[in-house]
Amino acid sequence: NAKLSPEKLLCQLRDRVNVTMIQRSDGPFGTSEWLQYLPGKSFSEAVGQLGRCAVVSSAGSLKSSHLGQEIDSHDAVLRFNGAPVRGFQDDVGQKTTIRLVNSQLVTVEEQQFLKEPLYNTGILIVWDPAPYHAEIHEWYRKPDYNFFESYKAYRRAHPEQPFYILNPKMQWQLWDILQENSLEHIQPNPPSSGMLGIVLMMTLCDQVDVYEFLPSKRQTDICHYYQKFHDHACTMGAYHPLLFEKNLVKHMNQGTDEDIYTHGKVTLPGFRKVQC
Ligand code: NCC
Repeated sequence: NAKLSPEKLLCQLRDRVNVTMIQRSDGPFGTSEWLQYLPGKSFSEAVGQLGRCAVVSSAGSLKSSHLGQEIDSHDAVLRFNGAPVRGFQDDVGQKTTIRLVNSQLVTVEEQQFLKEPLYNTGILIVWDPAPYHAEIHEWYRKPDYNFFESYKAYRRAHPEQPFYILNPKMQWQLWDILQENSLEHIQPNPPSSGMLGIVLMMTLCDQVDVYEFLPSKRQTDICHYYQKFHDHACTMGAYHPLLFEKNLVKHMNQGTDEDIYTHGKVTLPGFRKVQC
């Protein structure tokens, strides 16, 4: 149902979605107080250029997938929110290079976030749903979850760990492309952490293998591979336009349908490899 060819779509994503982290030069973050909290190194200095990358969704269908070794064979691995590796290595691997968390987790589950060792590995990035195409100032005054104090508390406890705030502009740049390539009206809510993470990795890596974002033959109503909770909406979406995200990713897949069916695996090119 997408309107653009896969090649044109990749170019649109590359050219219109600006993946950056909040820096000192971003208005309200220019204070001497924020100077103590934002990481000294820029995000690109901290990660560098990456080759083969894996994005691991948190879907229940990862259970019994035995994809761990394959996932760990990548140069970098992105995980989401509270998705654990301990006890699940065989299915999801153990490497965590980047962890993308939403502001709800950082705020509502602050105590776990500050305590759980799971968050201490790799580079952390937090994102927050911003008003549609809002300026940084407007978003700073009314974030969806006011995670700024928790962010500072985490930075005080773990000053050596790189921890960035995703510039909220990208979520709506990406949403616009999702809407333009869908025949239906999509809900005006930002893309899921999964979709944001996929595009983030496309900016950093030569190749991005995404696991169980498009469900395999193991598709299940079990929400997460690490919990017993059942909810169809986890895979199909409710708040996030997850179904539209998945259609878009399917459209750009450079791997085979067989790989989706057996491994829940989609292969996307990094933006550096895209010619427009
Ligand atoms: O569940 P969540 O997502 O942490 O999952 C991370 C990403 O994996 C993909 N996914 C997940 C489950 C599934 N069955 N199929 C999938 O494709 C999605 O791309 C998803 O984004 C989020 O996007 O941040 C989300 O976060 C949770 C929750 O806030 C965190 O896990 C922290 O506890 C949200 N759940 C609730 O608010 C109850 C979820 O809606 C979105």
